[in-house]
Amino acid sequence: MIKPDAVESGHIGAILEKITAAGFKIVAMKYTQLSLRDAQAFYEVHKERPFFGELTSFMSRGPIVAAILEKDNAVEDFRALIGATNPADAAEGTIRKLYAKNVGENAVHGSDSDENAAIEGAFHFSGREVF
Ligand code: FUP
Repeated sequence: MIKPDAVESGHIGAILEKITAAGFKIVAMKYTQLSLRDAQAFYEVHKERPFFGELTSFMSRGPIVAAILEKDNAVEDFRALIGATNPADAAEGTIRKLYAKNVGENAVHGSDSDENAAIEGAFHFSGREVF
């Protein structure tokens, strides 16, 4: 996902350019907005964390871009491309270093495993929307 902060700041195009330039194929993509309930369901693993309320209200405050990306070693390579969760710790040139505001509003989300990528892809897309 390209998160609401990066959409609001006008960075959709630049972020997609970095993603495709890094060799990812976009197999599904949509411009959409999560409801608060959607965001609570998506981030359910974090529901006991102190930042859950802030995270879910942020993620539902405006539109996002959701996408499914395909590449060999996609999970690891995408996490390298986006950088550390906190942009203050993210490597130079990473998407979060370039575009994230802080640990909460950090521009992009990437799945942390192939298993979660399948779950998160199915959260956003039906089979007819994946190419
Ligand atoms: P990541 O996998 O890098 O997206 O990071 P996490 O799964 O650990 O966290 C998911 C989201 O929770 C982050 F993108 C932003 C939010 N978060 C905070 O707001 N504060 C924190 O201390 C950690 C995470």
